[in-house]
Amino acid sequence: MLDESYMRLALELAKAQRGQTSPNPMVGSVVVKDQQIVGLGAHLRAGEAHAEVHALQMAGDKAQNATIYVTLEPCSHYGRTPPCADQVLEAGIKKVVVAALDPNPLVAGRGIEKLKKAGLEVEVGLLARESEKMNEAFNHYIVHKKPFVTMKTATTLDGKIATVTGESQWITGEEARQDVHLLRHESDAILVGVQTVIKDNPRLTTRLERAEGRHPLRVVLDSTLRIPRDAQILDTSVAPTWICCSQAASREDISTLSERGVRIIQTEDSERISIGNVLKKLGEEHVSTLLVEGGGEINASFLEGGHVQKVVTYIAPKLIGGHLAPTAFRGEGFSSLKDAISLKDLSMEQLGNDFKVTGYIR
Ligand code: AOF
Ligand code: ZN
Repeated sequence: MLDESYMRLALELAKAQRGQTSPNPMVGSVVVKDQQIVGLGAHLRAGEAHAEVHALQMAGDKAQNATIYVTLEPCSHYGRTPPCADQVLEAGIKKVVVAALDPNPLVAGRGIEKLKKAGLEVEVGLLARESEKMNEAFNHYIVHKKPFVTMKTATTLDGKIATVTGESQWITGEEARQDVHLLRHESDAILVGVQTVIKDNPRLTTRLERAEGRHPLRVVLDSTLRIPRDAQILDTSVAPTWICCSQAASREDISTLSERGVRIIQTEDSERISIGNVLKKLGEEHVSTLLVEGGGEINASFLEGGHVQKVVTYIAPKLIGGHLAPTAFRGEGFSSLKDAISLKDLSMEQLGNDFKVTGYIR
């Protein structure tokens, strides 16, 4: 029982860093000697010390024969920092309690092995699910080298994302919209199609009421670079903007937009950009989490291609109808119910008058 409460504390320390460790995972650690906490630590940001290092430093000599609790397997590799497993050994720790294994192919069990070989008592699996859930994005990114994709939509009860005339501001209420800003704050990048830029002229920045938010990198899919030149998103003084185009874009458009401070990413596709190519490029640029806030066509490209991991849908208690009023998932659609995309691990919460439904693609 005590074990669990120390691990919970380590998880809390880790979670407090949500939104600032990318592309690294959130990790927390607690050092306990004779039932007293002698060290605490969390990984604050990529490139800086790992959680165990902070906790061991605080513990100092008291780490001798102590127990260390870590939410993620101590690393065994030289990355931006030296291996934590070595530092745990050097500090004279007697027992190591780990929540989850590190799926990073450079670690993947080797940290645990190293500690066991050196004769330490090692326990793995305490609150593993909590730790895995906390790092769901990292766990995907580090294995696939592509960002973990969350598709966010806001719909009416009849599944519409806008009225027949294209009006969409606002379908959901204030609480739900604040929650979206929290999603943005936690994402490395946010993606829309050029159609959304033309229709809504969004800024796609983070506007949190209670705290300072982090602006994600903004990515626009625009095969032929037809983005309106007065679009708000082209103002890169607030946050960077990348536009993905295909070989169908003209050299002239590429250079005029580049001159305005926008980064142009040209894929090898001849006409339409393939989502797989975009994700590969973003992964290479260390984008580990991507929030897709596209319209129905962008959503369809992502869903039909199997590129979405998580779906967040805000549902407003409104009915607007209309044959031509757009829905959240357009494209060709599936003609048979057996092909429908089904979600697992569902959860639901009420935000003001709206509901937020979260699920994962099977
Ligand atoms: C730990 N404790 O607190 C973290 C770990 O480039 P580096 O040196 O920061 O290494 C990054 C990798 O280390 C990351 O991909 C993940 O496998 C692991 N993160 N490990 O023991 C920590 N943040
Ligand atoms: Zn480490």
